[in-house]
Amino acid sequence: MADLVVYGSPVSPFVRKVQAVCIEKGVEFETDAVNVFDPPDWFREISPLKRIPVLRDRSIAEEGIPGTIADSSAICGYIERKHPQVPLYPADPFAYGHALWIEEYADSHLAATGGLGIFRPIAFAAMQGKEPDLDTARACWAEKMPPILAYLDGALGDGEFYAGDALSIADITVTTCLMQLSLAARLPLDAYPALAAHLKRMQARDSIAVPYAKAEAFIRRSVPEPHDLA
Ligand SMILES: N[C@@H](CCC(=O)N[C@@H](CS)C(=O)NCC(=O)O)C(=O)O
Repeated sequence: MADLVVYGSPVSPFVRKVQAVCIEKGVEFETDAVNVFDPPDWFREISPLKRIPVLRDRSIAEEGIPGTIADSSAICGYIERKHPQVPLYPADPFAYGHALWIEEYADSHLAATGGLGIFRPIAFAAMQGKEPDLDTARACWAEKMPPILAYLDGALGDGEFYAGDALSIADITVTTCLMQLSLAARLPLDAYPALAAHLKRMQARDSIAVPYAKAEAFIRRSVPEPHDLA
């Protein structure tokens, strides 16, 4: 039995972020499915904001609030300290701060804008048997996403990674949040070549591809193929 249990679903980009960190580090973990929209009482107790993911470290405590951490950023920081091998946070102080900033930008701004504007209007509608709201998704893609994508493209510059010269939490978070949108829609990134190349490199990693394949298998039941937003 693994010490680490991730409560949630790979359909969440924040759950996939935690899974990616574990996979990159070679840390054993289990994922326990929780329907966050109708969670059991025990989950409400450990997730005060009623959100996924929540991590349990069974080596700390096997039930109740002790041994649990809510919020993907807190969880990934914990896993980094507990399993420092394959570091995913730069050692250099400025690169470390920059990695945290890019993680936050993706977790909050990219995820909220694309989640509310593209993923939800398409995927949530389809899961409820409704027509996807493509007008909302197209307006978001045309008006709200360009500055975000341009920022993420520019932040890479000529570099392979967002912070320092190695994979970090920043690369993982940008990718899981961006790929959330590709569950619902095609994302032509021709105007953002550095970001497009980064995404392609990241998609080749098991840490990104394996959890995403599970999310995709679930979503394709209601959204058979990604929509065109052009
Ligand atoms: N800042 C949180 C965000 C988590 C989050 O928003 N999770 C979504 C799923 S993608 C959720 O649980 N939503 C349920 C709700 O808001 O009711 C993190 O990084 O873990």
